[in-house]
Amino acid sequence: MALLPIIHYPDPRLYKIAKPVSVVDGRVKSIVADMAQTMYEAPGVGLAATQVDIHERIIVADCSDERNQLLVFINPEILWSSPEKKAWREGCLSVPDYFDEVERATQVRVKALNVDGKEFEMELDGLLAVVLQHEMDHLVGKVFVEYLSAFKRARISMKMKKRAKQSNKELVR
Ligand code: GNR
Ligand code: NI
Repeated sequence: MALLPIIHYPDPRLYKIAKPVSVVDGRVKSIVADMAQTMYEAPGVGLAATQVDIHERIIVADCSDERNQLLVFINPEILWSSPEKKAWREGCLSVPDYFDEVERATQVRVKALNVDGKEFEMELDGLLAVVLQHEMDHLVGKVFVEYLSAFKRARISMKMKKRAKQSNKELVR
């Protein structure tokens, strides 16, 4: 297992479109294990492969309090989204220290492959529904700040540039 570096907004690699996984083999299982470790260590409740510069349709998530209910979604497809929506305060490991409200469907039904390559369907609600929609956006190159105003996005980009500069300084020191 390995911790993977997480790409920060507005890195252009976050805009890449992930390709479907053709076979869930040892290579994919090892990516899943590394992504899970990276998510738990961050800590985050979800992680899309795009965020660790792997452009394949792989998501890990765990919204449990005990952090012991790992969910793996390979080649996820949303089969149904509830017409009811709700605004949640979202954060993103690719946009550290920034939180803002985004409207999402309150419930979704998803189809995906698990880590054994077996197809499953699941109905999600609450935070897990929000996280899955947030992660599926990452796989098509979309970061949650894209839902905010251009004004807010410009401020976030500025903040992130300052932050990158600061951590660069700390690296050379
Ligand atoms: O850790 C995360 N928390 C979170 C909170 C509200 C809505 C979405 C998320 S996902 C985020 C981890 C992440 O960046 N996944 O892409
Ligand atoms: Ni994110």
